[in-house]
Amino acid sequence: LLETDTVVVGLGAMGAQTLWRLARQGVDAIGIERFSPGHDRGSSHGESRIIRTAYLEGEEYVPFVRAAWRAWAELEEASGEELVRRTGALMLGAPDSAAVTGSLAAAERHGLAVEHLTTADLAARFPQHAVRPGEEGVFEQEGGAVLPEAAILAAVRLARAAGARVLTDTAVTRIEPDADRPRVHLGDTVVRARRVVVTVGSWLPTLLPSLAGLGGGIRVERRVLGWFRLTEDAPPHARGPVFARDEPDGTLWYGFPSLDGRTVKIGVHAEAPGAPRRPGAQWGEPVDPDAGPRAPDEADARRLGELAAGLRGVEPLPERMAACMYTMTSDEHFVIGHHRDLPGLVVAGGFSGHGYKFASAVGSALADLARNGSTDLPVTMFDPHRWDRRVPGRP
Ligand code: PYC
Repeated sequence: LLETDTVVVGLGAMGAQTLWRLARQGVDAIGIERFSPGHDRGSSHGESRIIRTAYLEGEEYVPFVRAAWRAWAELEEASGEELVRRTGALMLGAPDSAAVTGSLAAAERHGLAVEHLTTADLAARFPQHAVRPGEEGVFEQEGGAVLPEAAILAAVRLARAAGARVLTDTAVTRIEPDADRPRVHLGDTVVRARRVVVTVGSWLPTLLPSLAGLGGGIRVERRVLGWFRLTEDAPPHARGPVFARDEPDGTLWYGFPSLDGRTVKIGVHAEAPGAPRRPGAQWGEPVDPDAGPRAPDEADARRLGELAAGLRGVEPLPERMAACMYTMTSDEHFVIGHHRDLPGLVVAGGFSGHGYKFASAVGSALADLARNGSTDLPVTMFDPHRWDRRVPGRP
């Protein structure tokens, strides 16, 4: 039997940041990771994640993104590492696309500095994008790429240095809620704590089955990323912004400037809603997290290649690919907080493919919730009980 103040189960994007925040506040904490921190078997690998501020998924996110920027800067300062590449962010799409209208609405509501660009502006300023007639863009300087594996490793290293204990290659078999002393089972070993923070990504429905049906169900899905080599005559991809592109058929894909000087990475966030499944369109494919997502194949390469044709100066097929998991909620907003069926636990999950950028602030919020039961960070919109209050037939 091990005893501690707080256990953090899962040291991926969110858990690593939580453990660091707890340890640096002097809390006796144990972090438990099923593999090794920075691994590629969950949702926190792939070398880069977009951070942007004029948040097209909802202007309500803007204060939380700002908190995340501040918290990333604190991690950079504490670690002495550059963990965010400040490249700017460019959202592209038709004038009525969510990418354009959502970003503009968030910017207007929060007074953010963005530039609304015409097709001609885009062609002149961002020649790496083969824009189609009528396509517009919203550019903001306050955007960039977070380096996910590096950020996890930095947080775990700092957490250890501040006194946290870290158990790696250790699978949690069961979590027993209890308002007083919840327990985490590691096979025959039990860890008892005052609080348990659960940040297990795609293992959330397996490890806490009472949450599997939350809001109509949490779905674990496969996504594929591809790295495309730059051609000799490529326009200056290395200096470009991170981007997301809303296609007329509803496909939303995204990518990064070349962070290694050789390749650009792209991925699909969402396939066209309701579109007939096309070969290679495996993105919503359900995944058992223990088995992991199917390895990328030729159909994936072809589908990514179709999208990469929207970029100038890249090879037609990826030189390498990786598969990862999204954990989707029914409204595609996160779950952060306490749940009445799980006393003694603080839960974060269902990041629905757009959570990594917030990991620094999620870590702060979870550390607050574990220590004090509340946080000043703006996480009430992620309340696990929000669906209980909704009127049927209304969003
Ligand atoms: O959050 O910006 C984002 C994003 C793009 C693709 C997946 N997530």
